[in-house]
This record gives sequence, structure tokens and C-alpha cells, in this order.
Amino acid sequence: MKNTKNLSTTRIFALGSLVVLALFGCTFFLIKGFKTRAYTTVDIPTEVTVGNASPKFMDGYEPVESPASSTTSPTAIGGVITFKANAEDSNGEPYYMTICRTNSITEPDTTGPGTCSSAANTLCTSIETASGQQATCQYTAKAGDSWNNEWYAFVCDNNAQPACSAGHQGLTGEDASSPFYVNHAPTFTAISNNSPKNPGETVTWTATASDPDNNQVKLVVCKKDAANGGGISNGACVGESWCVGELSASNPTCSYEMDEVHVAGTFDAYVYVVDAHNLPASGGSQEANSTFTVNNMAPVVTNVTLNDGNNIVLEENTTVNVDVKATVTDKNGCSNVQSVYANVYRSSVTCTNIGHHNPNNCYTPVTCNQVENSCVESSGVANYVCKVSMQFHADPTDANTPYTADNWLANVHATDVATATGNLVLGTGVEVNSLLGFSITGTINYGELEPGDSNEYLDKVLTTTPTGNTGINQDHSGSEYMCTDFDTCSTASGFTPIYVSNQKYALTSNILYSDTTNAFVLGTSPATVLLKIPKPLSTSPTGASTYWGINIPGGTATGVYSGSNTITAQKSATGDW
Ligand SMILES: [Ca+2]
Ligand SMILES: [Ca+2]
Ligand SMILES: [Ca+2]
Ligand SMILES: [Ca+2]
Repeated sequence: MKNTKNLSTTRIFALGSLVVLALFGCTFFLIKGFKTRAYTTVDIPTEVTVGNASPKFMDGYEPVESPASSTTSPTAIGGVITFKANAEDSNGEPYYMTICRTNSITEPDTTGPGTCSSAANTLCTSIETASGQQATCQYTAKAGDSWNNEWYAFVCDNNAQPACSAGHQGLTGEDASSPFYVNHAPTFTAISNNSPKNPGETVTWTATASDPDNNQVKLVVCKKDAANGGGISNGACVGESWCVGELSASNPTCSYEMDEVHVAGTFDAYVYVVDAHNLPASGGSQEANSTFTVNNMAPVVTNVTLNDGNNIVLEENTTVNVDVKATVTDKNGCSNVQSVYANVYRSSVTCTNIGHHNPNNCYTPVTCNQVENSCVESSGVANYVCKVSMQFHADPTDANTPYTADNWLANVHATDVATATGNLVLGTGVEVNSLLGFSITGTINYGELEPGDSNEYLDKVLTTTPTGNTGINQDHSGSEYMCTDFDTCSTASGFTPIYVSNQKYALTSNILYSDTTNAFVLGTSPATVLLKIPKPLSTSPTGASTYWGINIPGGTATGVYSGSNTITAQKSATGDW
């Protein structure tokens, strides 16, 4: 090194002077001996030349970076590193500190700092600093810097023939020692994801990315970009994230595990790559919107019941509400289900659209409503109830009906907002029970007759209207007597009850009381009357009439006679429905 060479030259010169002086002294002594002259006082001239020594870094004040730059805490591009050291010059001269990239310094020809081997190799140079004081200089990290940047600190004195120290890299093993590290942004050239996926599945993004410093890289996927209040900070999304990946050597991935229930649709997903120091990539695919799609799932219908599994009991001449219940599951959430309806029908009937609606055998569509608070958000399950307003004349399917082989079923349909559908037919149906019923308008008032008289024609009409769901006949019977003190009907002297057999009835009009074929005698035992009223098909069913008359036996006392006739409905043979 040049500084070392200069120091050696100086030393050789000083030693030469001493040798000359020694020779001179020895000669003088010999002359004195020869002349034998005595002196009491001799003036001997002296001389020394003091060489210039370079400044030295002081112990405990070796050169350092501030802040320290290390692999775990590298310097950002544009970041400033201040180099600091204290040096002492044994000549007491001020000094300059110069930081070079290589272990080489050139002393200046005249006063001033030393120079590195090239301008490119010069990091910084301090101002003139007094011996023993701290010298500082600053370097701003540049994109062109390497990851790993060696440096050497030199101190050169301010002398007419300056001398520089050896290069110093700081204390071994210290973060603040050479080298300093400059972090560069990762490159991020492409992004992809594996959607569409179903709710409950996992969407994975894969980035094409690496780091010029061989730092590990990480992929972060955010719900919003920076322009909309999102973006990233310190390697994390500012707002909500879809996922935060793991650090990897290159091509990092990031996976979003969907909940079991997830809204369907396409979602914005802004992708960011950062290095292990959370330095974001710039350009390329950074902040690209790599949208992902969650599939719509068709609703699924389960647990269909009709009337809670019980046979259906109708009510005469009116409707009853029968419940259909079902569970509907949509993995896009309960609210994704837009409509639910049921078809309720006799099993051998086609009942799939409103054109099939028939209150005898097919109720469609029956609106179903979500049971309040039944939605379980985490599973997309909700319960529904559909109320069927079933008419009294709905076809019975129990024994002794034309539909014994059938039963009643429910088919529940669910449709979601994306018009995907699901349905389920009740597996085991229930019966609609036979409902035997009728109503009769009017009472039988035979009018005013004298003993020995009868109604010439059976002209007192009773109209029977069926109010159930079967074809019907009737049984007719009457109390044994009509009497003035009904229903005591005293047979004591003075009381003349009218025996039941004086009443007759017919199934058609214009039958004479005296007709022995078509006028039937009423008795106390029920007699089957084959009215053959058909099974009602509507709320205005076909009815039937019976025609009545009476004969007043001779000797009957005057008075108002009362009695009671009993008419009972009987299910007719299925052939008469
Ligand atoms: Ca010096
Ligand atoms: Ca360092
Ligand atoms: Ca980096
Ligand atoms: Ca859905």
C-alpha cells in the first residue's frame, strides 16, 4: 500500500541522519586525542526530522453504519446510511474519512481527502475533522446497488504530503460493520387462481414472482385496492383480506378457504407480492384484480311432511288448513332461496302446474313461507311451512272408496335467485279420510188434515245436500208415534198417538200416497234409501230430495202432533259416486 511505503521512506531518512551524526562525533573525539587540547565546554548541534504518520481509527470508535444495515434489516433504496468513526492523528493533524467499495485508497498529492479507485467505488467522504473527533459521511442507497455491498473506511490526514490509514470494515460480526445490504423489490409477472369453486371449497391464487435479492416472497390477496381504501401496508392488507400466503422461495401461493355457506358470485381480489422484508413488488401484476367466482348451488329440499304424517281429517262444507313442512338448504345462504311452493295431490294424479289445480285431487301451487328465526346462517338451512286450504270434498283414499290404492303426497319445490331449483316428494303419503256428511234444508210439516185424510201426493220435500267427500245414501226411520205430548206420547185414555207407519216417503215427486210401489212406509227401524247422491266435486255439489206424506187415522183426536224422523247418511257403493 502506498501509505505504508511512504512511512518506510521517512524512517530510512531519519536513521541515515543519525548514522552521519555518530560518525562525526567519533572523528571529533580522535582529533581531540591527537591534539590533546582541553575544552571545558563544547556546543554540539542537534537535529531530528519528525516524519508524518497517518491517522488511526481509535479503539472503541471503529467505523460503523448508522442505522446498521444487515440481512435482517437491509437498507431501502433511497435510504441513507451514515458512516461514523473517530480517528486520531499522532501529528495532531485534522483528517478526512473516505468510504470506498474496494480496499484501495489513493493519497492526494496535496492536502485533501484520499480518493477511492474510481468515482463509482466512492461511497462518501467526510469534511475535514479534527484529530480525535468523529467524522461522518452519508450514502444514499440506489437501485443499482447490489444486495450485498462491501465497504472499507479510510482516514487520511490533512498534510502537505497526506498519509492514509489501512482500510477498515468495522468490527467483525457486527450488523453495523461492512457490508451494507440494499433491498430490491420482488418481480411479479403473472397471477392466476383456480376458481370457480363451490362454497366450502378453497380458492388458491398462484403468483409468478421472485426476488432479485433471493429474499423469500409472499402473496397477499386483499378485498380492496389502494384507490378504494385497501391495498397493503407492512405486508398485510389495509382492509379485509381474502388470504395471506406463506413466505416461499418463489411463485408464492395464497389460499382462501371458504365457509360451508358462501354467497355466490364473482368477487374482486387484489393481489400483492412482498419480499421477506415486506417490500412490495411494483409494476407487473402488483395490485391486479384476480377475481374469483363462487358457484351458485341449487337449493336442496329435505324432510318433507304432510299433516305431520297423520291422515287428513276434513271438515264438512268448509276447508281445513293442512301443513306441509320441509327443510330447504342453500349453500349460498338462506336468503338465496327466492321461492318455495308445494304440490299436494292424490298419488295417481298428475299435479305439476297450475293448470292441474283441482280441489278434488291437486292443490298447486301452495305457497310456503320460511319459519321465522329458523335460518341457520352457518349451514344455509331453513324450515318452511306451506298451508294447504283443503276442501271438504277432496278425494278420500281410505277404505271403501274408489281411491283406496292411492294416498296423498306433497312435492316441495325450492327456487333460488339464480333460478336453480330443488324438490323432494314425500316418500310415504298419508290418507285423506272419508268424510260422511250432508245437510237437510227444511222440516216436514204435513199441514192440516182431518182424520181419515192423507196427503194425496207425497209433496213435502226434504232436500239433502252432501257436505263431505263421499257418495251417500240415507237410512230413514221415525219415532214410533207422533203425539200431542211428544215425546212422552201417553197412550192413556184420551190420547190418540199417530203410529209411524202412517208416514210415507218417495224418491221422486208426484208419487201418490196410495202408490204401493214408489211410496215407502216409514218404520222405527232404519231403512236404506238408495238416494245415490254422488260424491261432491265442488262447493256446490249435486243434492237429492225426498218427498213425504201422512195419513191421519180415523178417531184421531184434534191437536198438533209432533214426532221425530231420523235420517242418517251412509257411504254409497263406489259405483254410485
Ligand atoms: Ca499525520
Ligand atoms: Ca452492515
Ligand atoms: Ca428484496
Ligand atoms: Ca343457491
